[in-house]
Amino acid sequence: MAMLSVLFLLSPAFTQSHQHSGKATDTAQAQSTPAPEADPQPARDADASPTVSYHAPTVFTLRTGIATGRMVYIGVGGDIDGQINPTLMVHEGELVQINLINGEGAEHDVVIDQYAARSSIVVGKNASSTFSFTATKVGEFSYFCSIAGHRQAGMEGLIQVMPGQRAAMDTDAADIVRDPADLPGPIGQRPPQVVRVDLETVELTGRLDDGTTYVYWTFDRKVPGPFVRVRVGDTVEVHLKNAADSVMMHSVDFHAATGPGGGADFTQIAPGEEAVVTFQALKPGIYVYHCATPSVAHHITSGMYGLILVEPEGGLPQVDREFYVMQGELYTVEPFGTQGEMEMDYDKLISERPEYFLFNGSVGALTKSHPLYANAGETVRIFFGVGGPNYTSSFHVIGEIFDHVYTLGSVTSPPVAGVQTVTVPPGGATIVDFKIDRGGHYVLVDHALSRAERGLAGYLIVDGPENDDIMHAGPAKKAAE
Ligand SMILES: [Cu+2]
Repeated sequence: MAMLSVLFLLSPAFTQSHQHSGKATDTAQAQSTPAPEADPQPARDADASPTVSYHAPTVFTLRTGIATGRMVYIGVGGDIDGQINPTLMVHEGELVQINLINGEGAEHDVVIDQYAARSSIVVGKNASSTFSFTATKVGEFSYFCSIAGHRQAGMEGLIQVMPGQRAAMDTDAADIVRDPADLPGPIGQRPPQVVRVDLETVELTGRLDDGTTYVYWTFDRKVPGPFVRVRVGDTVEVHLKNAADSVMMHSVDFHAATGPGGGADFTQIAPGEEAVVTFQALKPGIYVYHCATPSVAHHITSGMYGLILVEPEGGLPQVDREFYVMQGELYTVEPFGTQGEMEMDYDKLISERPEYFLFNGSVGALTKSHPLYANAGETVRIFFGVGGPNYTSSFHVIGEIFDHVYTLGSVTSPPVAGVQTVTVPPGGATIVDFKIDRGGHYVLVDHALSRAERGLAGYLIVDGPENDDIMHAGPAKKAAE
């Protein structure tokens, strides 16, 4: 497992906040006098070169404002343009520059505790400030306004520092990875109702690995498809639309449904068509859904699977964080690791000889681009399913023990306590809960570990004290006499 451990040799956190460039200093000095009315937007493009190196800063601009009655930060320019309290995504080792513009006149600042980094206070509309720091510490951290009451009033967002350097992105290939934190929150207590679920089947060229692409077939452009969350007794009205530019017919089979094909008999649709099927969520549990258009294995391997949770009355026990991870295999003509556009190999598919094993659709999906983040002391839940189409997973988190496992995806049987590895078959799912006692890095694997060499690994990055009582290098400490 040298491959996995090498990535975790992090340098000591560099926590000094400092002014970076002449431009940054000028802007910071402008904080005492309002910036000119004309164009408060910094010359972002001049600073940020397209290829990110250690020295070219990754620049974000935040403007303070009011949205839906709350005080917020609003992203300016780039990927975060117009977003409320945008999540700032950076890579380990990058120099990060944050520009703050006062959008409405009250006093504000931006603080990131974990880096001891902060802007000066911007006073007066259009005043601005700039600060920078090096993102040496991997994890998910809050940025917020330290003026009394402002954080509580809504001025808070997240910065995600991902391990490893930023890879050269393929310009034409889409990111098809479903962020494991992308799932709806608990339903809890409410009466049964009609829940409308909209799904679109989309075929698109996606990024499989650095320099490698694959034509994925998806629900809603991501692998896995959206996490659907209902409660027992709900009526689920599924609107399935097949994108006009698709080549194939598609459909959907919900394992949470009772009836012909799990709905697939009513949803076989050609490109540009739409179908509706309605089913009762009769039994609580965590269930797979997938495309069921022949050859079904071909549609599933290409990415057409997802999970639906049917909550029991009152919901599941509360946890601090929930995640959504699914495993699948790809059968390509080209061997694992080849650059370029991969082609599906039907012979390998039907003889079950995959080249790739993947969490959430691509190599490095949960290590490089979308790791799981948590804090020490938190309880974590992973909804884990296998799309397959063929391989059973021996799901394990290196360095952790599952406190509770909802075996075979049953939420009406008591969970099993104290489990190292859980077997999840294709077309099956489970729920695992565990409390993270110690900060550090944990690794999601299928413990059939040869598959880690074909793309199957994910990181759970836990911020917090590395509690020596639980584990430390060297011999046991002597008990006090
Ligand atoms: Cu399909």
